[in-house]
Amino acid sequence: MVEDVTHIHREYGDDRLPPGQRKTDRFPVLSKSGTPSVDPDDAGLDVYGAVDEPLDYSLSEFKALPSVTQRQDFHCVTGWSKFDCEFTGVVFDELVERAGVHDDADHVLFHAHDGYTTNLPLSECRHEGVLLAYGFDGDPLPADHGGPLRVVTPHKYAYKGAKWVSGVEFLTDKELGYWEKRGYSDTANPWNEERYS
Ligand SMILES: Nc1nc2c(c(=O)[nH]1)N[C@H]1C(S)=C(S)[C@@H](COP(=O)(O)O)O[C@H]1N2
Ligand SMILES: [Mo]
Repeated sequence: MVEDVTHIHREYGDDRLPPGQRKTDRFPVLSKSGTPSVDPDDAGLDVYGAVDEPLDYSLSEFKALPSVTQRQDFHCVTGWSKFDCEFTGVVFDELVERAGVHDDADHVLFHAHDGYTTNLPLSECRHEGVLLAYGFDGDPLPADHGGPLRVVTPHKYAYKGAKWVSGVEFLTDKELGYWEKRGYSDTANPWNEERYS
C-alpha cells in the first residue's frame, strides 16, 4: 500500500509547489563530490549518541524492520521540485523508539559515506514523511540517489536528507552539517524560501 503524504505542504502553504521552485519530471542528481562506493559489509546504519541502546544494523537487518512506502514530493534548494516520488523505507520514529533516545536529546546529526553531514532538530526528524529509504519507485534506491540507504525530508529542502547515510547521531547540543556550515539555511523550509542564512 502506498501512503500519500503529498499533502504535507498544507501545514506551510496552500501551494504544493513552493515559491521560486520549478517542477521537473526528471530526477536530477546532486552531490557535493560524486557517488561514493559503499562496501556492502559497511552498508548498514549506526544509531548512537544520547541513547540508551546504540544500534548497529546491517543493511539486511535494517530492511527487516517495519517499513512503509510513501508518495512524496522532493524540493531541491537550487530550484527544482519533483512530485510523486515513491520511497520505501523505515520511518524515523522507529529508530527513536528502538534506541531509547534520551529526553534531553533535541538534535540529530546525520553522517554519510561521502563525508557529508546534515542536522535537524529531533522534532523535525519525527515529522511525517521523514524516512530512511532504500527503495525508489518499486526498485532498490539507485546509487546516484543515495543507495543503498538515504534520508528523505519532504517538508524541507532536500539537502536535509543525507544520501548514503551511515549514521544517525542524537545530540543534546546542536551541531551544524556540511551545507549548514557553508551558508545554507539551518531551518530549510521551502514554503518560506529559507534557502540561505
Ligand atoms: N551524502 C550526501 N547527501 C546529500 C548530498 C550530498 O552531497 N551528499 N546532497 C544533498 C542535496 S544538496 C540534494 S538536493 C539531495 C539530492 O538528492 P538526489 O541526488 O537524489 O536528487 O541530496 C542531498 N543529500
Ligand atoms: Mo540541493
